[in-house]
Amino acid sequence: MDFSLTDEQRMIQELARDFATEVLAPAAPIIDQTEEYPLENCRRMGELGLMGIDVPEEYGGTGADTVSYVVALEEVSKACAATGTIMSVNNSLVCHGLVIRGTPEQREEYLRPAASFERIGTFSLSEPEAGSDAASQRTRAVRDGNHYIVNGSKNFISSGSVADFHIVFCVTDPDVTPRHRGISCLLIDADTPGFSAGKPEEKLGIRAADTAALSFEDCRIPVSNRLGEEGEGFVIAMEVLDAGRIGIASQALGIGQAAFEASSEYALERQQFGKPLARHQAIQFMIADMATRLEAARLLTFRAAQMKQRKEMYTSEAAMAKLYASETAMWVTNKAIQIHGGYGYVREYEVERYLRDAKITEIYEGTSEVQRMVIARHLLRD
Ligand code: COS
Repeated sequence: MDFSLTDEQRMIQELARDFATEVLAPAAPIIDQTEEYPLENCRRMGELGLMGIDVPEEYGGTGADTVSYVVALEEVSKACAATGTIMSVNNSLVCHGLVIRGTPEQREEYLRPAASFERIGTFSLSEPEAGSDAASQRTRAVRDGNHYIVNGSKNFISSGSVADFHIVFCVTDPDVTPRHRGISCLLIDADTPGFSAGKPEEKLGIRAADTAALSFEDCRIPVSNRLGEEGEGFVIAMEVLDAGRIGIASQALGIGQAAFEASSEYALERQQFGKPLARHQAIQFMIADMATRLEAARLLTFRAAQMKQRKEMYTSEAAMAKLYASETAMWVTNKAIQIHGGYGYVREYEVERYLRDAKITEIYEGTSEVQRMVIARHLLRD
């Protein structure tokens, strides 16, 4: 496998790195405290083509490949993980589903403005009672002529309170077996009567990335707003999450890389026992292990991205990348605090934020336990 970057991939990486260093990095510690959604920066990222990187140009995207997306998202997340969440959700969970399943009209109305971040979308799957067990959906859509009447609620929805539209998974047939075949996917505008979004959650990390609960009360949704066929919703959610997991792996990589670079710099500067920390073998071993694990995570992520680009099945590879990269991000950020000692535990240094931001990558878009289920089922299938 060739993991060297093409000229185009390197160009997109540099574009993302420049914007991340100049604009996102200075804002990151501030919005971590204020919890302010970085709308203006995300709109600028939309103008730069970073919000629909592997969306074909004919649908308003940048038309680059998935490896370009991965390297750009790592750069953004290295500077600001909260912005990385918004970028990942937009590229993978919102745009990808519309690319693979949208009708020409849906692509015009939803995908084109989402790819430039003029309209913000969400991926609304999780419910109070449907987390890892995504098939146990309760939000109900009942057919009424050319409409569905939607009732129910969603929670932990990224960009939930700021979005213009929502990709919502609902039960259209509660009696079918297996139950996942009764789930369908609807595009619901935020200005639909009966729709409301809750207050943003107060979170441990990625604090500026809006996360909210959604409520649907007798929302009338045209049948033409259904993504895919009736009963295909669960499979669409799984296909979209495969792409999403590559995004979260890249985000985890960015957070880990930031912690690694901060630790290397600190180890070279900080003197103890008459020499820099970097000359102590205990610290050298930590730095070596951090770099090795990050590189392994990067290669897994690149492999999954290349397979997606080649249109091969990549479910298990995306799960491996997300599992390994997120656990690496937690491990690396924890070691980064250890290397910084007391300074790592206070807000003056950014490593404490990296650890708080890293934790979510082991949870959303499928917990580490779900990734292990996906990988094991793939390996042990008949
Ligand atoms: N791509 C396409 N189809 C897929 C698929 C994938 N990656 N994964 C599963 N499917 C299909 C299966 O082929 C099966 O289809 P049919 O039986 O109709 O032919 C169907 O989906 C059901 O699959 P399965 O039996 O594996 O579903 P489970 O209910 O056991 O759920 C897990 C499997 C746990 C993997 C799934 O519920 C999951 O990913 N949960 C985590 C959800 C998540 O990530 N939530 C975060 C939301 S965004 S923050």
